[in-house]
Amino acid sequence: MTAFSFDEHPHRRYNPLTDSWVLVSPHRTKRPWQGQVEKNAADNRPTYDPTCYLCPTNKRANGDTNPDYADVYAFDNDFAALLVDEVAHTEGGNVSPNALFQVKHERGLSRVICFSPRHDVTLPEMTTEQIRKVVDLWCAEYATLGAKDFINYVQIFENKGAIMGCSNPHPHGQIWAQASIPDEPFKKQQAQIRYFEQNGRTLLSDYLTAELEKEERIVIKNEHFVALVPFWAVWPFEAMIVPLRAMARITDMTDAEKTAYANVLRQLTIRYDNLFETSFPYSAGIHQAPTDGKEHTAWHWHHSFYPPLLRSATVKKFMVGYEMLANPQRDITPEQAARRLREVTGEHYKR
Ligand code: H2U
Repeated sequence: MTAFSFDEHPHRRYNPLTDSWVLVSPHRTKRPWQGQVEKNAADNRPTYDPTCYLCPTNKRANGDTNPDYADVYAFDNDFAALLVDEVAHTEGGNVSPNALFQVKHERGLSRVICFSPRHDVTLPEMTTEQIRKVVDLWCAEYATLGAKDFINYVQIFENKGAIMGCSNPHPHGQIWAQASIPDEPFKKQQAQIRYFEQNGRTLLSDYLTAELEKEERIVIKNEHFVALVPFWAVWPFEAMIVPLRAMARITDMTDAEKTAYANVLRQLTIRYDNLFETSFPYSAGIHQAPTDGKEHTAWHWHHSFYPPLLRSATVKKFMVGYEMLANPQRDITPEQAARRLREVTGEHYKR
């Protein structure tokens, strides 16, 4: 019998953060592709677009006018998915007591975060100092939203690129803050609590120690942060930015850590853009401790990136068939993906 090889043989990998599995089929990378090819989005935007609802001084859909902001700007989403209004409901928040038709009213609010007044840039084309302002705004929003008594969880995220459903190329992200803890962070919370209770250290501290020893999945690192392709990555070039120091929330960062985080964000997204010389699309977001007033020592916050591109600027990975019905599957291994991201230059291709 042939000996097992990570690069040749189909295998399953376990994600200890979400208690789930991914099927890895490395032998399949040779398969020809005659399926859908996405259009490479045009990338020649002006610095200011008079029709953009996020550019400074422009009117938004609800009639409000954006200020002439100089760096970052946050406002309440005019089409918010969550509303602050209180609604009368039964004890425990259940609107319907029927176990098979459960309904819970959800209070919350949604914010839009502009990363830059310039219409023509994205995070990798901004300086570390400029990205640091985004980091500071995320921290301020997390603190302000989290301080509200009806907000127990704050989800910071970014959809980048039309392929990810992003409605406007102006650099921006969103924040949805709500009363409940949504499923993904809740799963991660349960796993981290279990691990911390058994080991007295955060799951990601031990994971980072092992990854830094092996090095094969590390993309970049600096004094305070590591960006790596996780062992259990589902998307072809999925990555995770993790602080070396175990911290429950982004507001726990020191000044130096905030700058180091901005720096690693810049470096990772530059490598993403350089991979296929395109503005690399993704959905990314920060998973961190709930804002329910508890300490959450088991939480180790991190920033996850889920990019859909697979083999070029125009061929993406589809999460269909087996992925929808069984569990996620990938062809290129996380180690191969990390190596490719390491090998591209750290200087943005447009420079
Ligand atoms: P996305 O590109 O990720 O969809 O985020 C843009 C958000 O901006 C989206 O949620 C909001 C949309 O509701 N928006 C406004 O708040 N005001 C506007 O004038 C247009 C879009």
